[in-house]
Amino acid sequence: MTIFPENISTYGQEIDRLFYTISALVAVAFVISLFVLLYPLFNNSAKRVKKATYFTGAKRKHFRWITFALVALALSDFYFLYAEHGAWVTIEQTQVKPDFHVSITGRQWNWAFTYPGLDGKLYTPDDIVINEMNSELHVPINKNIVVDLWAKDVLHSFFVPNIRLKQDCVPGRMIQRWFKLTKTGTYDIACAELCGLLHGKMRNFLVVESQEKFNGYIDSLYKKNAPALTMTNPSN
Ligand SMILES: [Cu+2]
Repeated sequence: MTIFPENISTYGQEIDRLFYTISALVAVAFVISLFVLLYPLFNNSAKRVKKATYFTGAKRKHFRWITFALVALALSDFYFLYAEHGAWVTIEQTQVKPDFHVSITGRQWNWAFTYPGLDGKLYTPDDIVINEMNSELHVPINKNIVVDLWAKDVLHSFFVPNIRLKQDCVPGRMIQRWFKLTKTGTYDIACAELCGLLHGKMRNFLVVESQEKFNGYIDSLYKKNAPALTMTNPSN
C-alpha cells in the first residue's frame, strides 16, 4: 500500500522508504511533545496547585530534561543523515553513463525541452527546442536519462511525482540529474516553486515509451525541423 502516485523510477522506492521512516520518527516525537505539553496543564490545574512555580532551568534536575531532549534531537538528526546517505549518493552523486541527454529549462510558464539534433550533441546549432505550454518530453524506457536543468527567469522546481524527483532550477546555473524509468505511460511534470502568476498552469507531460516509439518521435521532430536545420547547419 502506498499513499503516493505510482513509482516508475529505479530509485523511487528509496525515497518512499525515507519518507515513511522520517514520518514514523516525527510521529513519535509529536506524541511525546503533546504529552509533555498537555500533561502538566491537566495535572497542575488551579484546583490542585494554588501557586505557579517559576523554573529557570538552571537546576541540575531541570537541566537534565533539556539535555535529554537535545541529545534525542541530535541523535535522530544523525540517524536521518545515515538513513538518507544511500539515496543521496544514488540520486545526486552518481555519474551514470547517459543513454539519452536532454536539456530542460523552466521559464514563465512552462518547461522547455531541448533535444540534441542530428549530431547527437546538445548545445549545438541544430538542437531542437520544444517551448510550449503543456508540451511533452519523450524519453525511452529502461535507459539512463540525464537531464540538464536550467531556469530562464526566476526559480522553478522540476517535479515529476512518479519519479520522486524534485529539483530546484536556478537562473545562472545548470544542475544535472538522472533517472531510469521502468514503466511506459504519460506522467505529469509540474513546477514545485511558486514562480509567478501562471505557476499553477505550468504543467507539462513526460511520455515514457519503448525505444522504437521514441526513435520514431525523434525522427518526426527532425523532419518537422528540417528547414530550420538546413538553415542553421553550415555543412548543408
Ligand atoms: Cu515554475
